[in-house]
Amino acid sequence: MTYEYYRQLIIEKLSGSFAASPSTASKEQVYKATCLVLRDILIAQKQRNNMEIEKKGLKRVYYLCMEFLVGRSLKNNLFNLGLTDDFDKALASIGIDLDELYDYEADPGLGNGGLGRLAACFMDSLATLGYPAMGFSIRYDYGLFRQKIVENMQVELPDLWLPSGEVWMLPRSDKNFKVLLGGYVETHMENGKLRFEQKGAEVVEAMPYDVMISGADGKGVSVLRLWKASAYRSFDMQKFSRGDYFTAMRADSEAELISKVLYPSDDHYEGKQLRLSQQYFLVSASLQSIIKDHIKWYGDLKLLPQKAAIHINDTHPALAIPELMRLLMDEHGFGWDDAWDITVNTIAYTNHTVLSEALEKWDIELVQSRLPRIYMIISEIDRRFTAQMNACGKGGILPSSAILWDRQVRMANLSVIGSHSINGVSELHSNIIKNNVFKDLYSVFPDRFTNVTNGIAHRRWLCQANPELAAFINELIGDGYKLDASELDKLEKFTSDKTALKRLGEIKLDNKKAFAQFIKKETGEEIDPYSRFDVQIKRLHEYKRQLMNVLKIISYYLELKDDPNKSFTPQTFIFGAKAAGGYAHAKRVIMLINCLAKETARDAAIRDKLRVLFVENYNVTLAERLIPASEVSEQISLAGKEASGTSNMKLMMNGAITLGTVDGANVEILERVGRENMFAFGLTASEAQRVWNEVDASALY
Ligand code: 26W
Repeated sequence: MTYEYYRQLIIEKLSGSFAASPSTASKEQVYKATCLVLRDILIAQKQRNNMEIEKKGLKRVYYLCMEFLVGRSLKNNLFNLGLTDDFDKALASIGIDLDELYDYEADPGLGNGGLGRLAACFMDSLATLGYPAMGFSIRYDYGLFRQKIVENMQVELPDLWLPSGEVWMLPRSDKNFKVLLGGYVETHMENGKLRFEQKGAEVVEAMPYDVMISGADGKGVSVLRLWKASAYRSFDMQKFSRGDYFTAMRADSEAELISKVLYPSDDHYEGKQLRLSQQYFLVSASLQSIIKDHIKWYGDLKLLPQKAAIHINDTHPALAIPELMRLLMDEHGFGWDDAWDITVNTIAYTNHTVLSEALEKWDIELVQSRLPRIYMIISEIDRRFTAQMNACGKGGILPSSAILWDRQVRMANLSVIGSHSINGVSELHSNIIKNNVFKDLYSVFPDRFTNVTNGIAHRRWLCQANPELAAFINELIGDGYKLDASELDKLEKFTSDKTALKRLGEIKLDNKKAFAQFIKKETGEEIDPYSRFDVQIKRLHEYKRQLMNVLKIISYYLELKDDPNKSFTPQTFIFGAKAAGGYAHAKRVIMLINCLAKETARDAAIRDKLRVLFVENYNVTLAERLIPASEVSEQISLAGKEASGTSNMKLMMNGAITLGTVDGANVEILERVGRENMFAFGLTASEAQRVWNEVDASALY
């Protein structure tokens, strides 16, 4: 196809969707028309792939996750489809600069951090590798808050992503489902079988919106299905006509609340009813959709484990286990044992955190009142597990391993007991969950536990984010690494090639200059591209130890104050971090960093040598700008606490050396890159654990 072809498509979209022509259309309309053209191309490709998948009867991957941090899509889709140049020309021919259009797209913040970004990278990877994959999540009206710094402090503003993000979504009004919340369970006998029926429940309608996620070369396409909630048969016209407007609207707004906003916390569960409703809403709608499709294709639900892998990303969608049991038993007539076999063999669970305050536990009363039938099933799973443990003399493990304990439902234990595969996200983390978090359950199910170290979509984080470096790598080793990252090993033969190293230095400097320019344009602040860029970008959390980094910078500051002529490598310390709204300590650290930033900018004796910059509203788009410009990557979590980390991989791949503790995937990175590229320091995870134990023991006296 030539660029004229795409130009024609864009013009037709402008006319068909906006009654506009290139001369009358606003830039925003051109942005939307361009996205719609790409969306059509991806849908057509997906339809072709579907025929192939059905013909071959391939097993499908379903990825359930409360968060998908996909980042902007226009640039990514053009790149993956290999259409950047054609669209650049097509748009130029109607007087539009493609680079300018990119900024019309908001960065959809449908996630908090690592977990959500990992989910998005998986969709790209699965599409590239030709796996038929579908992600399921919630179409939050508002994603993670937009962060503004006012008087050095974080202020949270609503994230308005829909006006520009909605173009990517295809509403599937023919594929909606009902989800029941609350009410009570009635039992009766029917044809000699006990039947369960949930009565008096609030009925929420789940309406799917599909987003196509392209893989490399545009051959594979994954689908991200986002559910929007509304009240089923929402509007009571009779009540409305009687003038009772408030009651008529209330059901609507209560149901809509479910997909209103993403919970902005990634450090502790809050036990809130709305969050539980969100989780069940996601799980129930997704499983109904999976089952309906499976029956359409294969007829027989016994084949589910062969044809579907349902993945629960952390415990947030763990209600998938009792919900699949409910659907199999109550709606499809299976007995307990068969339903349990199908469920366990279909579901797999990834653990992403060992922080005890993040391990979800729901009050039994809440689960019972909100999800009465699900609660019955959970207690039966627990009863059978308990009986089994007692029968084989392992009753002693129940305090740590039972699902129901202390009037709470422990979601992590439910996830382990109801899945055939459980993994951590780095070797160290997978060992910690085996030997610590799930020690007792591991003794019961040793074969279920495995490790899957996280990864990143290097096409986004290297090829797109750092085009100059990617072009140079192409020159050195060809472009095979785009599909197979292990080909990057071929670069090893250039480690002492002076010309190549010089060129790498130039590229880094170009990227630093571009970032400094961007900062100047956005904030008016000037940073020196010739100083060393030392970067810590991640959620603000005590275990990630931004405060320790700040204390180091303060000590440099004091040294320079004492001796302004001290020989010192000029450094710019760059932070990007959002803190959960209620996390007071984390917010104070943000304030400290911003105060320090002001101080280092103000003090003429210091600022040429030492600067601190806090970038507001850190998100995927900002990461794409900053990572290529980074030289030192701060990965300094308390050993044993960071499950994997993924910015460590992105920064290393863009040529930053790591300053890090022996934690998460740093361990495996260190093995690959050697000590010359990573300065590792601090206690190991087991040493840190020993210190904790000593502290705990001494606290007894
Ligand atoms: C219930 C509140 C809540 C919300 C989110 C608790 C925990 C979470 C996530 C599981 C936290 C998270 O994002 N974990 C991160 O997952 C990344 C992807 O595996 C890892 O790289 C990070 O190390 C881990 O902190």
